[in-house]
Amino acid sequence: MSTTVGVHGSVGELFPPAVLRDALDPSGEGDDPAYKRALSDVRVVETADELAGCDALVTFAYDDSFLTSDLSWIHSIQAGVDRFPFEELERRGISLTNSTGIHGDAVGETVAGYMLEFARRLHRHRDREPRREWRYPDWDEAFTLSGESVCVVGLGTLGRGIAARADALGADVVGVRRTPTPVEHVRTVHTPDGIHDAVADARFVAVATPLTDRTRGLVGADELAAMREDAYLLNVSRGGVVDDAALLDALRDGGLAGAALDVFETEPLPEGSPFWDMENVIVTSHAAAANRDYYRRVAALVRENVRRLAAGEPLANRVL
Ligand code: NDP
Ligand code: 7N6
Repeated sequence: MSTTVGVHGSVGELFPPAVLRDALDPSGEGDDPAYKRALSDVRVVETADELAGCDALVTFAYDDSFLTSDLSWIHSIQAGVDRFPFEELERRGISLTNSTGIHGDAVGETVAGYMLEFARRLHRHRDREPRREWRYPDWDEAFTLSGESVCVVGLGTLGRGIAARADALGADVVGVRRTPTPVEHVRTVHTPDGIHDAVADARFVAVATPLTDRTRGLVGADELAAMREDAYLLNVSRGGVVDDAALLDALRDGGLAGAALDVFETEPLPEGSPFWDMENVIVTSHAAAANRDYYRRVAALVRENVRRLAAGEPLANRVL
């Protein structure tokens, strides 16, 4: 079997579609002959009509037109697949794969950056630059990560990338996942029913789970109340895993020291959101994973699955 792959125009949110198309093109000298045989064609798809003839689609966004096409396989260039209608896809026999596995270093570095920014007060210095204000931090304001505690909720690709960097920076790391087996760089692994104990001692709580029926609201008013008042919440998972209203209350009432937020219940974050104006909140634009090699990593996943499809092997990163 050989596959015609469409690259959906929506990948343009992260990189030019033609760059991914070229990275999937098998005409290069060094390309694996098995991959060359497995791929019939690769083309950029901008409209629903252009889906005709594609067996597979690599996409950022979901669109209902995918359901009425000839697609048998959709690859999400995100790890998160909460925007896809699972039941509809299953009913139509369309396989779904995701891009978990490619974000550990980028998101791990972003979260290390958030922690360093808060500990070393870098955000406050940057805030003062427009006013040309030369100021030493209050004597007890700045701290070091060495010896601090970090709790990572969700210990997959993102969580492990965060845990490894927190450990390297000298922090004591605990974590939460459903399967309580040991994870490298994590001293104690808790299950979700022990989340209050897991967050209680942490100076930083980093949230890195998928958004599912079980994780929606996983970090709400009770979990925020269980955290230290000098703790920082770092959310790189999905809006909806953290209850934004409860988080705002905790930040306003002094229940938390601050937050770094990459993801929100409504994106883009509305102009009127109070998060924008809070001195102790760092907002990043769902960009924790952004990096110039993103398309290469997606291409490697898609190439492998095109090969597997032709070889009759199970797809890697299969969700449905
Ligand atoms: P993985 O599948 O590799 O890891 C998910 C982890 O979450 C696993 O350790 C899983 O562990 C754990 N988990 C699942 N359910 C629960 C639960 N109820 N309580 C605690 N832990 C749970 O995914 P990734 O690390 O690649 O990505 C995770 C999510 O992060 C994505 O789904 C996406 O939404 C988001 N993401 C955001 C990015 C950004 O740019 N901000 C970039 C990439 C991903 P176990 O199976 O043992 O429970
Ligand atoms: C791209 C973000 C994911 O789920 O949301 C992320 O993989 C991707 C910069």
